[in-house]
Amino acid sequence: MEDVVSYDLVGDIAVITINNPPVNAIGWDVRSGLWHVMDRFSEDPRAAIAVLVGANRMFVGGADLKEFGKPLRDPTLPALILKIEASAKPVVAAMHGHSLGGGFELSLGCHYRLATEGTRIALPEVTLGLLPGAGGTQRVARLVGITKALDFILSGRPRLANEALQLGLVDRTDSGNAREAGLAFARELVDAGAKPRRISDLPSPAEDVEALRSARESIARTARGQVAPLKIVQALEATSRMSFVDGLALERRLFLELMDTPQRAGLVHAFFVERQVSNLRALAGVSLRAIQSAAVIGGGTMGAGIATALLLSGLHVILIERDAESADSANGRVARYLDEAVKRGKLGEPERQAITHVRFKALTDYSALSDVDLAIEAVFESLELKKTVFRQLDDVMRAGAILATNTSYLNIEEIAAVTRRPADVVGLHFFSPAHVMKLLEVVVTPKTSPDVIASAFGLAKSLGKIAVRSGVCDGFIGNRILAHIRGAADRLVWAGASPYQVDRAIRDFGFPMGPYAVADLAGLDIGFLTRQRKAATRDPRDIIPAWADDLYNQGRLGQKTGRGYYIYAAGDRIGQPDPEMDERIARHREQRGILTRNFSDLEIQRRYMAALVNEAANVIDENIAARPLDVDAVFLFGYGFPRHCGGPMHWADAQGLAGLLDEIRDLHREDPFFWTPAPLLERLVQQNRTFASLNDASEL
Ligand code: 3H9
Repeated sequence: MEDVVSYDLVGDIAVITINNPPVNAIGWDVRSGLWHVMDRFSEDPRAAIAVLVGANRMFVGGADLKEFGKPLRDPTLPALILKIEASAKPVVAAMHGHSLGGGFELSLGCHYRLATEGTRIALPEVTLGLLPGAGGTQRVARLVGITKALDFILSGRPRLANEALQLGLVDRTDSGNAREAGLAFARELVDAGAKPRRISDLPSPAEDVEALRSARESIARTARGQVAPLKIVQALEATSRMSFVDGLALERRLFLELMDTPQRAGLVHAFFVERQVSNLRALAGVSLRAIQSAAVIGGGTMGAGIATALLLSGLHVILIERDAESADSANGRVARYLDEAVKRGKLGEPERQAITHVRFKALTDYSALSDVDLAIEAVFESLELKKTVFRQLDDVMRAGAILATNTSYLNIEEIAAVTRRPADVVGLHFFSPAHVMKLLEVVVTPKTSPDVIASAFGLAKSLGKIAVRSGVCDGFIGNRILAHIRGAADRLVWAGASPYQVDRAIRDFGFPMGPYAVADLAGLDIGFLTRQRKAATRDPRDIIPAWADDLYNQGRLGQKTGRGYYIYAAGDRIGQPDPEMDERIARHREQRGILTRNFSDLEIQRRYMAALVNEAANVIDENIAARPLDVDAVFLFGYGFPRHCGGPMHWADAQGLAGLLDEIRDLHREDPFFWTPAPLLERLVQQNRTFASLNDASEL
């Protein structure tokens, strides 16, 4: 306890320091430590005032998320904050770095608040499926009024110290060090004879019916199905209708209700997945190869997006195209993406100029690459073409440079084999648009050297992307599973569902788009070419979506041609259903003599998810994904999986694996070819284990 909370005297000022690395999270030991130290402060005749600070990088990153879901232990945070607020001598919070969630709530119990410049202040509980549960709703509304409180708490967005000052969340900002600034503030307060000043004594805020109504409306539009935002509105509404004490009790009740929801469990899981996914034990201590310059081969949508991502991270980039005209177009594409980045405030105009004049070139000659540290190939998906590119890279690039391919499904081992340095070859599978999407699959062959893998993860971090390790197979983790769930969707359509119903059900589950709208977005030529590629090796029992071949043959390639599964008005990215689609599909069903039936939306969702979980279990069993959390990360950050469900493997655990396996076994009886229960799923059910148990056991 002494370790995590310390008490020092500087003259008549007590300095209370929270020292609980890495983020000074308020777990039980910090709460107990603060409780005892507050007793010591109140009994210490030498101390006239206390300054509360955080050691190291920040004030406090919030309540300890690792305690969530475990039994509550006294003292609770609300009780501790009430104790601080009740102190007969003033307490000053001096914040720096981050002051988040329970950390900022702690400061709201203090009588004066100071933040050093650059401090990020937020109540981000909503992003974890919670509401601020230690007085945050009641105190913020009293401090800044209902409208501002709604915006601050519903968005969870951090405010920099200066903005927090303008909002009235802190009393002053300071450009110096938090402890020193806190001491100076405390000195002033003592000299001025300042007394404790309690937010709980402030009058209730005026009721703002209109702001509450509009918040509820906006939640219905943008946070459909999420439970925390509405409870936040309810807790804020109470501030003008109830006493502080009753409001606090209501807030606590709502907080504990939310703590028990699957959404809270899913969102906290997603938080940890985001951090653990790049944490590979096998790479601990492996040194990285320096990457300061990069080449991108191919300047189509993907290549230009990758070049933009690399440029935005500060690298020097050479883009290679096959001729001057293509190099020109690629240059134009990158310029457009950079303009967008300037518009979005992601890039300053001087930096933009530096990129154009110094850091970026679009060329046609591979010999320019003799000094670059990394090359990423992003040419058309043809094995032969990629092999040709890799032979040329192998000829010109320096020893120790990294050779990467952005292929989405081709065998990287075969590509690496044409070089004299397969250990330097890795897959870097970006998702389109590459300068926007968070996910990066780092595809490793058995020969890829550990420092190349570690460097790929390092690169991802500097690009602001979430890297997931994947082994080699057709489609890697994401696209392999996607192809399988698309197969499940097609089987539903063969059996009687319409593509529009499937899309609606999948959207209602929480994905941003259904599989057929996604197909339209990607281009129906992609699916067609994949079917062609696989035709020779396709099992005769497999069935393909024959109607999709019709669409392709009629030149309906999706959004880019204005028609695909949906019909798109000019410039519109949301399509309208085609009234002739049912008939088109019905013809194929008749030809095959298929009897149709109706499916409920829930049935569609269950099948889709059963297919996802079953194939993901195979992907894990084959060590394509090392851990279930890697699959969760791929779907959360690359495929729009609803974050509040935590990722597909977390979702499966929450549903219960035994029930899911039963469903898959039933489907197996109907269609033994497509629905084979994954051996890993069977083993887990037999051993009464969860996917989560494999995350911890993994050797990676
Ligand atoms: C809350 O406060 C509820 C209250 O209203 C009511 C209570 C009654 N707990 O992100 P990083 C770990 S809800 C435990 O890489 P950064 C993290 O997993 C909470 N652990 O660092 C990682 O571990 P590892 C509201 C935590 O510098 C390590 O710390 N608070 C917590 O990039 C470093 O994390 C939030 O939602 C935690 N609260 O960013 C804020 N936070 O090294 C959540 C982090 O083993 N935290 N860890 O992988 C953050 O947003 C960022 O971590 C922060 C630092 C901005 C603080």
